[in-house]
Amino acid sequence: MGTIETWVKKHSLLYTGATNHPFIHSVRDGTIDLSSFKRWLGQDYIFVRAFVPFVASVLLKVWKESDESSDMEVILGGMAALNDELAWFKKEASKRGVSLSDIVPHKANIRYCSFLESLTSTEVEYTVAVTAFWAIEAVYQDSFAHCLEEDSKTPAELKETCERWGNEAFGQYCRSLREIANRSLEKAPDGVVSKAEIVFLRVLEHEVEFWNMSRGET
Ligand code: HMH
Repeated sequence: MGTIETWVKKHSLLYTGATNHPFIHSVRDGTIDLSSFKRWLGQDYIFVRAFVPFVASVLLKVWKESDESSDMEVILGGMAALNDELAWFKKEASKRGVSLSDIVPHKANIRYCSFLESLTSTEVEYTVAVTAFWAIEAVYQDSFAHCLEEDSKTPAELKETCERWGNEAFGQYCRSLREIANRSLEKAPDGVVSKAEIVFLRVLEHEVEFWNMSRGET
């Protein structure tokens, strides 16, 4: 078992809080209201726009700090997928009558985006940044995969959204990121491993806040 799996177990309460949030339950059982979904959609578009430069910073770190050449390909693939993702947000928003240019970022979103920006610093080690990258993607993969389970009652019009992150290929990509993070953590000094664990926990907290915000609770 890798370091990441150990942390997921150790912090299972928080991890489950982020991946089995009431927002996701409401998608899964079909009780979600359209206004929550639209709020999530607009805010997540803003988040993904901030996520792109974060991933670019991980790409720079992989080039400078990683000794594993295949790492770059996985991260570059993730970056390319974000291009598609932004196009998807635009299509989905126009379909639902959400005007993306008018979205005002919510406080929880601003805090999460600032946190992402802080991780782009050259002072932040590759190991720490790639752990955060894995965690951000894994929360969405685990969350939306729940909405595709056999006994789920996810409304037909939300299936496509759930499949974006819940699909098997995205699951495989998250496992690749986890392997990369695990390998990097294994070689890292204790101080860096501790920093990575803290950053992992911060990601989970921000994800919970993001779901809360999407429910209109904050
Ligand atoms: C808030 N976390 C949030 N938005 C996303 N799109 C992802 C993770 C995964 O890319």
